[in-house]
Amino acid sequence: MTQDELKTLVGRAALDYVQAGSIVGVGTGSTVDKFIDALGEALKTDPKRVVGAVSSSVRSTQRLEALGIPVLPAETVTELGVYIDGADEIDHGGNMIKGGGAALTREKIVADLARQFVCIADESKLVQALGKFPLPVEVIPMAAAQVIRAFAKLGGEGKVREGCTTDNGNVIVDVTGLQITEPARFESDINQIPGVVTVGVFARNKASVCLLGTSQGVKTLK
Ligand code: ABF
Repeated sequence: MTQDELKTLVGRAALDYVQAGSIVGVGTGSTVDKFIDALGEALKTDPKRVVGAVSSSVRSTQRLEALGIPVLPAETVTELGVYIDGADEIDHGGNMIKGGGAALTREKIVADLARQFVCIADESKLVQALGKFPLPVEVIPMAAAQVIRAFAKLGGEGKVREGCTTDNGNVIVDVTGLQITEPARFESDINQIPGVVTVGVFARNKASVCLLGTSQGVKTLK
């Protein structure tokens, strides 16, 4: 199966975790796009399959609204049953690297609202240890050079992502050369660097379930 077919498989499988008539938390990326497509198909036969969504990006908001799904501001919701999102890397403990789509800040915010975080990914995203994928970090523009210097002290090489401004008006610094052996501690440490808005390590609030698309079907990692 192609990667696109695997993404479709897990996008559809994620529907099983969405309670009928609920407000669903929606992440960002091409795999999440497949989930949104599946939601759209479900709504054709069951208009109340969901009553709304809280979105993590302009990209996902546009796709949801195009299907007629009301998108609610995060500040109007106190809790969600489930948050569905992709990842750039996920390890066997559910820790993730996210942010390849530059939506990591709002993804972390919406994920924080949800009781359950369901990660949907094709099998290429499953890794033994995080860090091969360049680590995205959302940074206040004035602090970019300082943050790059701070990562250099940790053995990382940071580069500002060309032509990218996040939905929040910030820049993304992508960092290579890191060994992330303790994801939760690393996430907390990087959060302390002045100018860092969000680091693309999702370990303090990691996926409770990962639906992995494989050529043998969907594997559920808990
Ligand atoms: C999103 O999922 C981003 O954080 C991450 O970069 C992306 C993975 O994208 P894709 O599903 O297109 O591989 O949550």
